[in-house]
This record gives sequence, structure tokens and C-alpha cells, in this order.
Amino acid sequence: MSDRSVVSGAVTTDVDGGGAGEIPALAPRADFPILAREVNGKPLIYLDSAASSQKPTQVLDAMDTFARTSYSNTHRGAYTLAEEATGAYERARKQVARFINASSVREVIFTRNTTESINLVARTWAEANLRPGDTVLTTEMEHHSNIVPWQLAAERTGARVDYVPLTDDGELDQAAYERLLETAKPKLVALTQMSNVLGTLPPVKEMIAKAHAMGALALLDGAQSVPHLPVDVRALDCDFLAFSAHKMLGPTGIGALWGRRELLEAMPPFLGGGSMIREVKMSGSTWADLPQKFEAGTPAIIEAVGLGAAVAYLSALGMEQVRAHEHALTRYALERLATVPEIRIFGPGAEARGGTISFTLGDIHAHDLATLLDRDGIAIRAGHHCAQPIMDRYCIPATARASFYVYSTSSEVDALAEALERAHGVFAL
Ligand code: C6P
Repeated sequence: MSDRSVVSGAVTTDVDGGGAGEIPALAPRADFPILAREVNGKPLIYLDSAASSQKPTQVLDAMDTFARTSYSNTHRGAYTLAEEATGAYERARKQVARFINASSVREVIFTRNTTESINLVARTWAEANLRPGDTVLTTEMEHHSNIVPWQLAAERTGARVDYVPLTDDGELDQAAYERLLETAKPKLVALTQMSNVLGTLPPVKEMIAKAHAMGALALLDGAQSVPHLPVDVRALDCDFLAFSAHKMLGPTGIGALWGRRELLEAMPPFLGGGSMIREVKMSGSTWADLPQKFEAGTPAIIEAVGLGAAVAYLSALGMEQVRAHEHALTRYALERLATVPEIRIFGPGAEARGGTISFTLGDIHAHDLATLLDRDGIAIRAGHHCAQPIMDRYCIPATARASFYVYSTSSEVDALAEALERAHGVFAL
């Protein structure tokens, strides 16, 4: 990684960003081989990092080298490769623990992704703790991964799910939140740290403090925050945090659940099988210590190494710089996109959001827009983004969504705005 990569959101002349007045990429674009390809004869402009980010050579090489030289199963053999593989896997856990400032490496459970991490809590903690009439409080702004597991838990336990409503500006209604804490007395508040549709960054620290004051635990969905902001579980004082490697420069197939040690220790296991036991008798079994208790079966070993390399790459960039870069780009994008005729941008202003912008353009369907932009080599996402309650709240079937990351530049924002202007012209005919 070059020294230049730590210059954040600066307005400079730069090979990674174009001419003077540009916001260059924070990370060297040459680190990301896929960004050199063309799509439909045009240079790829990748604006769908909120769905899945691209991987730098450093991550690809770390996985490749490990697979070529040190791969075997973990925690099982007494031979050299098994020790090396176990060491690499556990090093990745330490890197993740440090990245989120966990107080113990045992508090980091590797899962497949954010979805599995939340389901783990919604099966084990919820079944052990929820009783008929209890409430889990989530919000109208959540991804389905932070709604459906609680609905399923409620069906199994007789508890109910309540929702903090959204305001017209795409914020969580804080007065309603306080009312719901008072009236519903939830056992747990399940809250996103950043909306994957509106980009909103709710005031989670204050919301967690209020939840605790009312005796509720707080789970954070960090799928969109951990890749883009400094996240410190001790400073936030949350009880659980869920996130996915593939949105933070790492591979698919691995994510993490961080949980407070005493809570994880008290929770029953999630999946049963190899690796998660202390002793198995035909009359019954006992469980391994954390984190193995929650890691049944052969884990995603190569992917863990990739996640470790992704964390190292992001740490070298600096998460404050990542946030500053995306903030600068988002502020620029909100201004530039506002000049596109008939555009409607959802969510709050740049100060209260991350680098994800959802919009509609006149009555052009979001899917048509995404298809048209693809002809210009521009990748954006279209649909309900697994957040149908948000679509219902704003009475829309879908949005188009552009999202930024460490390799994004203001030239790409300009290309997006110009392509939208052309699309508007085509559909206006
Ligand atoms: N959002 C998007 O395009 P998984 O699929 O388990 O890695 O992540 C689920 C998830 C949970 N919470 C939030 C806030 C998310 O944004 C996501 C994934 C992608 O918005 C895919 S739908």
C-alpha cells in the first residue's frame, strides 16, 4: 500500500482520482485487480460495495498463499500443517477482536455472515430468555436479517416484535423509541448501525444507553458500519455485534458475531456437531469453551485468513480515514446528484449518513435504470435491498442505490450523474 493511500478525501491531483478538484480514491486502485476490467466496452465503475465489496490483491494473495502452502483442517491434527492452519485461523480471530476492540478474543465467534450471526442470537439467547408476552424491539429501517430472525423467535417463544418508526427524513423517531422502551419494556433492542438503503447512521450509542437504562440488551447489526467506520464495542457498550467479511474487502462465506463473554457463556449452543463439544456420551453431551461452543463443524478456514488480511488492509488505511473519505464523497454525491432532473434522494444529509445513496428517477423503474447504467459500465443495485418495510414506509416499490468504498472517486460520482441525466433523457422521449 502506498503512503498516498492514507491521504483522506483530500482535494488533489491524483492518478487514482483524475484531475485537480477531484476526490481521489483512498486506497490505491491498482490494489484491486477487478477495477481494471471493462464492462460493455467501458471501464468498470463499481458502485455496489454495500452489497459486496471488491477484494485487494493483498487479500486474494493471503488466501492463495495459505491455500497453497499451509492448508489443512484446524484444531484436529498434531501435524505441522494442522498447527499452521490452526494458527492462521486463530490469528484472524485476534485481528478481528482488535479491530472492534473486543476485550477478549473468546468473544469473537466466526459465522458465515451477518445473517447467521443474528440468527445465532435469535435462536440461542432468545429461546433461553424470551417468554410469552416479552418484546424484542427492532426498527422499520432494518435489513430483513434483523427482522425475520426475531419474528421467528417470537413465533417459537410467544414473544412479540415491535418496531421503532422512521421519520420522513429517514431517521429513527427517537421520541417513539423512548415511548416504546417505556411501554413495551423490551428484553432486547436489535438495531442497525447504518441503514443499507438510506445510509442513515442512527445515534446508536445513545440508543444503547437508553436500552440499558430500561433493562434491555442491545444487538447491533454492523453489516454496513464495521466496513466503513471505526467500531469499538466497548465504547459503544453494545451486547452483540454482527458483521460480514464480504462487505469489508474480504471473502464471502465468513462473518462474525461478537458478544459479551458472560452472555455467550450463558447461551446454549447454536448448531451441534464436531468441534463444539467437550465430551459426547450416548446419554448426552457437554460443550466446549468459547468460542468453539458456537463453531460446529469445519469452519471457513481460507476465508478466515482472507478476513484477517482485509482487517489488516483496512487498519493500515485507518478507519477514521475510511469514514472521512466516504463522508467527503457522499457530501459531493448528494450535491451533484441533486442536479439530475426528477431525482428523489432518500435519507438524511451527509452529516448523518454513510456512503450509500438510494434514489428514484421520475417514474423510471429502478431495474430499468440499473440495466441502462450497466451499458455504461456502471454497477448499481436496484430493488428493495432486503428492506421491504422501508419501501412500504415511503410508498415505493424499489430504489436504485449507489454505494461507495475506499476505491471510489468523485469522477465515478460524476459518471453516475451524467449517466442518470442521459437515462432521464431517454425515458423522457
Ligand atoms: N445487505 C445489500 O445489498 P449478509 O448477507 O448476511 O452478509 O448481510 C445481511 C445484511 C444485514 N444487515 C445489513 C444492514 C445489510 O446491509 C446486509 C446485507 C446487502 O444491502 C445484501 S441484501
